[in-house]
Amino acid sequence: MDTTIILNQKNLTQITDRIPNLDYDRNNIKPGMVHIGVGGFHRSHQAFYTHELMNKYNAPEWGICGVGLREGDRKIHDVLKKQDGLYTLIVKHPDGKIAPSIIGSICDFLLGVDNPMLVIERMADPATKILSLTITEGGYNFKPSTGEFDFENPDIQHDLKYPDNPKTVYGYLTAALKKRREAKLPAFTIMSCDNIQHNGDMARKMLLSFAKEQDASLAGWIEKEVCFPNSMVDRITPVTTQSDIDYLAKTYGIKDEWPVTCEPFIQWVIEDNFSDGRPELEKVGVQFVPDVKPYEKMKLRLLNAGHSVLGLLGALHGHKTINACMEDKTFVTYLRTFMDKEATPVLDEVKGIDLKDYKDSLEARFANPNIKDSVSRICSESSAKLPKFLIATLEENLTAGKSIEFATLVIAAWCYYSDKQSDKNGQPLEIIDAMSNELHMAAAQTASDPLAFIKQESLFGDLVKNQRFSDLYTIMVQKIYRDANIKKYMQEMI
Ligand code: CS2
Repeated sequence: MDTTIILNQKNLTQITDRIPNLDYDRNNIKPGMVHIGVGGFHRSHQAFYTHELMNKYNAPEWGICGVGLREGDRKIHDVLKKQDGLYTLIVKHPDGKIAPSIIGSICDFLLGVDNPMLVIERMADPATKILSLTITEGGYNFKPSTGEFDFENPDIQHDLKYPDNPKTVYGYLTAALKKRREAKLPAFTIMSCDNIQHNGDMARKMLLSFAKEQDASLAGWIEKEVCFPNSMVDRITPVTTQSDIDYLAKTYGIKDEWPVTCEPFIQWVIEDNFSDGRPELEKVGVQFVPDVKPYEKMKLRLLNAGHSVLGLLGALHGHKTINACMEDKTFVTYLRTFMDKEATPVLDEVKGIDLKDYKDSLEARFANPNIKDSVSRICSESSAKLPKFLIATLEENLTAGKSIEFATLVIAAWCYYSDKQSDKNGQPLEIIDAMSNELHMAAAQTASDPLAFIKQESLFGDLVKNQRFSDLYTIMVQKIYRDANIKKYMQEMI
């Protein structure tokens, strides 16, 4: 392309000739939703669905105001501000087809670290009907082993002391809800879009724990007035790379500083439980159901756990991406056997879904050669993910006297990874995890105490006391420490 066009509102008409574009007037959009955590997933999922609704139906009152609470959110804030909230979503199909489009549903962006009051006022504005969250599994501030709110977090202590100058999501939510209550406005819905089982119930429990400590009467109001729908969200969204940015510039002549790439598959199943109205997302394929729990469990225990199985074992073997794992027969068989033998037996029946078809479709999605989802993304924050995705399955199988070996090998591999921080060939592997120090320190004691890693109570509770698990774990961890040839041990099991 001879000329490069910078992606922004002013240039939209010119861009239309190059990339499929919006069919609605962005000047009329009002932010009916405030979203905390504008990462790639929010932009490939909720913001995409909302954009589709705006494009095909008239829904200007459901624009999204993005919010970042931390300094780390400054980059996305700055990029989206420069681009007037616009970005490119690049859908990568398994057959090589690449379909970019411009997404326009994000109409504003506020950064809490710069001006907390502005964020609180926006949340408390009568136009805001929904407060949505993708704050990651680790962002809910619960202790993994007990599920209770972690009051020891210094930022939480800060927010209890300084309610008008909060740092955490809970400080912001209570400050905004307090304003709404005083102004006699209806409460907004708190819509969690994170990969946590019963994500709405979890958000509710955590917020109420915090609010009770801060202002008991406000907590009572929240309990009565705020709805917290549970939901299952799904779309594989790898980390954006420089080559995605270059691709847009080279092929389409569009300068977008932070596009998002994703797979074609998308799903959102959510409970129809809203405090102050909702967008008619069913028109664009979102499923509203009375009880989302069986869907959540199926997705977390098959897709997310399946990812962790491939990610941790793959990293140790030296595979760089999830699709590289799926090109390796041993990994494919191991994954399927884990899903069939350990994950499926503890799932509930999901109406209208054939689990065999679901697992087949997961294999096809993981194998998409164009997605190139890095194992490092999957392994990141394992301490927040594995208790929900994998250890929960292991515990249920222990209680039922069923197979635990496929999950146990993954935990032993996680220990080796955390200790050595390298793969079987000595290539470095980084631990990207809020608990990286703790993980490393516990794992590093394995040589003298093989059970050291699983003694971490905040992750494993008292699982170490279970003889069957700790015996099996000891055998597996010792094997991996003798010779990190993980594929050999996987082959022995399948
Ligand atoms: C992944 C998820 O973070 C992970 O480990 O399993 O991000 C996964 O790609 C999404 O939940 C897909 O919907």
